[in-house]
Amino acid sequence: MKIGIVCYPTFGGSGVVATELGMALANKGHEVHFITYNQPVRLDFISNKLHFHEVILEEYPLFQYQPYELALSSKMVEIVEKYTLEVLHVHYAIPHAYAAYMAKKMLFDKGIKVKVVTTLHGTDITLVGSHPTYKTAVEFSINKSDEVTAVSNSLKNDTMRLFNITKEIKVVYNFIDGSKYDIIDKQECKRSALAYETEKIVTHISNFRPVKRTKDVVEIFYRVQKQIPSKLLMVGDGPDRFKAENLVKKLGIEDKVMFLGNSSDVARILCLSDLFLLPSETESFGLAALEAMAAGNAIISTNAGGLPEVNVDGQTGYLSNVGDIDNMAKDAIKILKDDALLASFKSNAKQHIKTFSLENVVTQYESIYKDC
Ligand code: GMT
Repeated sequence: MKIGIVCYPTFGGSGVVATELGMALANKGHEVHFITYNQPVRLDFISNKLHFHEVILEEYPLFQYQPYELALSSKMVEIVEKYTLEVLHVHYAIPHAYAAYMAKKMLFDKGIKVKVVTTLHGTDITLVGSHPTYKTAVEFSINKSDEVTAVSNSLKNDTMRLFNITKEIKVVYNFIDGSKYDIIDKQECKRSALAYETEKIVTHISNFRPVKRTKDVVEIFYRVQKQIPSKLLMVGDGPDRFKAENLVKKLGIEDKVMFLGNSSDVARILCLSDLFLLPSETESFGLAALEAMAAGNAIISTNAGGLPEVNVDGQTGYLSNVGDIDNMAKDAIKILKDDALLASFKSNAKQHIKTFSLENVVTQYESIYKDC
């Protein structure tokens, strides 16, 4: 099939999922066209089956804010028409589902039909989309999609609760290409570069937005390092990074915490790690936790949103209520001080990711494209 994929090209989970899906579809022989304002950060090659089309904005003094949706919908029309695309798969409802609806109507006027599949990712529903500023348009554009998917049952339920949805919402989990985490042999995975043999390595990866509660990550680690010789890797960047760095200084643990910034190769970092911390306020799925599991990490997370569908309490790690720093620290210490328990959680994690295999999920999306 000929498929257009619209997403945010950034380090956020929705862009990562969209990019990995597009590359997997191209590997299966589909023709895939990415339509966004920058080349997606994880798009690691362009082939005759993978294309990238940049949405360019035209500056004009009258515009205080650039009308991205207009530029995006016009680009969608151009690319659908030029390459006779059959499906537009948009990731993250805002503003992609809205722009796709406009593109579909413009194409219809030209006598061209295209199907729109909208995948809901989380903050487009729970944080931003349900805000009165956007709710009417988000609800409209979801209901006007030909197919709607959500990345967890939790997110599907949140969507039905927060909006008047007239469409069936199908749950298609996020996925992981486990092979990308197997190829890193121990030569490339140099723990000694970051920690002493006796030390454990704890990791957090996110976009450092308030919803991630990155100060809780630091507070949890502060308690852990008092009992367990350990290092903390903080991967990613965003508005709360400065607060997290200040808290590290205030707690006097600068020598044990490394802020590594954004990385497009998290597999190489996660292979070093023993335990992954994700104390989010809300999390529709928690792709970062799945990636950590693929690299053999035990997971300490909150029980927010879809996290219980990913992190199995007592099997792949432990879950706590949002903000319960002491309980998360207690559970982290329990795992890190018991090598046998840590090894069993690592092994369970590598098994559990098979539930979210690339093959299964890509097949589900292919069926949705064909059925709509
Ligand atoms: O995690 C983020 O804040 C980025 C956000 C996004 O919009 O890309 O991630 C959302 O989508 C990911 C991929 O489906 C999910 O794994 C994340 O749980 C979800 N984030 C939230 O719900 C807060």
